[in-house]
Amino acid sequence: MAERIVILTGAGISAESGLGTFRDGDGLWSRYDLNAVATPGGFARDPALVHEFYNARRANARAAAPNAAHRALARLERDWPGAVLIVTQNVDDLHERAGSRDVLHMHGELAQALCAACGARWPAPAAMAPGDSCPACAARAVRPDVVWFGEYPYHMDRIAKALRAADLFVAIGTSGHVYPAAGFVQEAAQAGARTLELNLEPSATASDFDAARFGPAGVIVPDWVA
Ligand code: BV8
Repeated sequence: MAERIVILTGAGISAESGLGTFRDGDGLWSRYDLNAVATPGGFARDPALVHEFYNARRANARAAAPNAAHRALARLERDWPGAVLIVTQNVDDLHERAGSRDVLHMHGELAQALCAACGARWPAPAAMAPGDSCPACAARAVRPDVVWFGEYPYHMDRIAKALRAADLFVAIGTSGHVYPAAGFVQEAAQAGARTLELNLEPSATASDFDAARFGPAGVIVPDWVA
């Protein structure tokens, strides 16, 4: 196994845990207008709708359990201490609940609330609403701690550094449509890493990868880790 592995995960790794993906047939973006629920403008226009969207996903995530793919990645990290970094686009906590420790949520976390006025973060309540006030500054400026379209993803400096140092870059369960995450494979390849795609089907960036295995993550990820 390589010494330094960066693993990018997307909604597909949580699909077998029962959490919806975004762009598959009945995905979230077929049922919700992305601009209404995953942009700052949408939140400004209708905060109640956005809180309803994330409250439902927070409840689903809390009721879901990690699947064999999450557990296999936790095993890989345990067997190769210090060698594995998971960069996830997912806002659920299934990697952590499977036992992974080094996880960067570049699009934020459902389990966190954020104050848009003072930047305070705290564990999100089960249901958030527009009238909620910040426990630190009392401003009624509470929002889900997720990165919306047009907002800058979290942990970008650490991710860029890890991509430059990686021997192996693996993308699991992502369609390769959302940037800057979809560009990570090229950054890693340019720095000399080997690249592998593990997905249900070829992603939009499939041609950027050296190798690929296709199938449900719950099957192909444990096979790859074994
Ligand atoms: C930004 C919120 C400035 C949280 C989300 C070029 C460069 C930079 C930016 C852009 C650019 N072009 C356009 C942009 C702007 C935009 C963008 O990418 N737009 C797209 C639509 C074209 N990007 C942004 O605005 C980002 N910010 O750019 O800031 C900047 C510029 C440069 C450098 C740094 C910063 C912010 C993007 C974050 C938006 N927030 N969500 C939430 O609600 O969850 S995005 C949303 O899509 C989720 O976070 C999700 O994780 C993400 C990616 O989707 P996927 O995870 O890939 O899920 P999807 O359904 O698409 O695919 C699932 C895959 O799994 C499929 O391939 C399927 O086959 C597979 N699958 C299904 N079942 C299984 C499976 N695989 C295995 N097993 C299974 N069982």
